[in-house]
Amino acid sequence: MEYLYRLLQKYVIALFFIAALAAGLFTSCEKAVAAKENPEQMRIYGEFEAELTAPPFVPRAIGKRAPTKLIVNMEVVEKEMEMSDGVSYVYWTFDGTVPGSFIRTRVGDEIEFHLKNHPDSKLPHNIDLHAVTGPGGGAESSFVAPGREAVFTFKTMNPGLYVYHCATAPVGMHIANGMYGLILVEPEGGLPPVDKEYYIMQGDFYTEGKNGERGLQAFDMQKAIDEKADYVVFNGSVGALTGSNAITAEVGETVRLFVGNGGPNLVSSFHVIGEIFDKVFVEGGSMVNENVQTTLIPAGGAAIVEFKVDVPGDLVLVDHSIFRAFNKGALGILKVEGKENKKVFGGKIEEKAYNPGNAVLSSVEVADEAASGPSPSTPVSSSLAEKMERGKSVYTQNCFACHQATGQGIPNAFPPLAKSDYLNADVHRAIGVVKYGLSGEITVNGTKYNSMMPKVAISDEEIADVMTYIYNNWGNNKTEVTPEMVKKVK
Ligand code: HEC
Ligand SMILES: [Cu+2]
Repeated sequence: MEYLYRLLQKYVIALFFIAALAAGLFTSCEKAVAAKENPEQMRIYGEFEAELTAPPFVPRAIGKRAPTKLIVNMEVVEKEMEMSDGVSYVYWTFDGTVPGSFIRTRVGDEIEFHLKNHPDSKLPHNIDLHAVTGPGGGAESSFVAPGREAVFTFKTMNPGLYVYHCATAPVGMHIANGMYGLILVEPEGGLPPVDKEYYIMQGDFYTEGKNGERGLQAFDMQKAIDEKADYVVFNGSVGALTGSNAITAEVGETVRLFVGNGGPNLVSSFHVIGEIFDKVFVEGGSMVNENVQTTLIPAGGAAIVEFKVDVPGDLVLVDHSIFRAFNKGALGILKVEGKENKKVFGGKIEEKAYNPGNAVLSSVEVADEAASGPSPSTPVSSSLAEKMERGKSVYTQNCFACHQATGQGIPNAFPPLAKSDYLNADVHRAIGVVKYGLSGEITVNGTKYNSMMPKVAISDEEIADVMTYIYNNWGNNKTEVTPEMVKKVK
């Protein structure tokens, strides 16, 4: 009897145990499901210091890592840096760069944010992260005087690409001076892997002197209020993404750009000349649009764009409000190297004169070197007047668009041919420029040009004619250029 009783007791205990186990299992299962939906419920595992990077680079991808406690250490630094050639500006920065360091997190992370303000700063600052769910995006909690450190915490609740910025009064001025950056909150499981990732942020600047005026330039509050930007740039300055600062990729790679807009005023019509975005995470959120030419990035907003690069060449990143790109600085280069793919892009296969009047047409195959021989329509020698006549028409068809009708050129873009010291100093060098094209820095009449003149596809006779025309016009030294001289220039 007692034995039976004991057995029953054991049985009941075991039953209880199993029930408890099942219940526990059930609730933890439920919790995991709930956590997927609700980052607030996500457990965090361990802690470490966030890797932060200066633009145009981004930290390592999150991949499959679990939510963690992430320590972010950021320092506000006020410092003078170059805005453009010969132009400097006192920027206010997060971590000494514009935009500030890139922060990479995942949904469910608990962020412990340490905002330090360098002792040499003149002003207090703070940070409003658009990724924060809470008052001011953390602005009040992070307000910090020079030589102090403020610490606050928050949980990343929504995946996406978010802007952060200073929100200390006058807010517009702090942003206008460069106080913004991006924080990425990756979704569960991370973003799909790609070959190259870069960090780009547009901003507009307001200086007392106008665009290009040299020296240290002060912030101009009235221009900022009137929204009359002197500079509109990517990554804080003119040329931050061109020349040796260009970003790079190889043919066949997939490129992901994290693009933000700090403003303070202007929205960006972000476009890459020579590419189509395969994917755009619209406004940095979860909606993906495909096959997009230009995406609008609001001030205080962001977008993720992705595309595969199929052919080599320089892709040009611009704000397609195009005067901003070519006159105010909103221009960057993505240099793509690798094998040509003529199926995707055939390139120029021919160029010929187009003359709807009764003039004789001459055809020049670009790839055909034999084209430099005398063309049957032009006599080898002729009077100066005839040369001038023909030279003028060659000029109008081939040079006019850049060097302009009276050879005056265009400031900052195309050098003058009128009274050009470069031209008049050395005829053989000048012939070489027209025959082979020119790139790199040259000085014409005291002004530097660092651009590219394409090789113009015209015959040696036509080069002789157009050079004679230029030399005998617009205050130049009246050299007569012969086809023989052109032939000799190698
Ligand atoms: C697409 C624009 C473009 C076209 C078309 C063009 N050029 Fe140029 N040219 C330039 C640029 C840009 C430079 C300066 C290159 C540099 O900075 O390295 C230049 C430089 C020159 C120079 C030397 C600098 C100077 O000002 O004396 C000469 C000479 C010249 N070009 C002649 C011509 C002639 C002749 C033609 C027509 C047959 C022509 N160019 C067509 C853009 C152009
Ligand atoms: Cu500030």
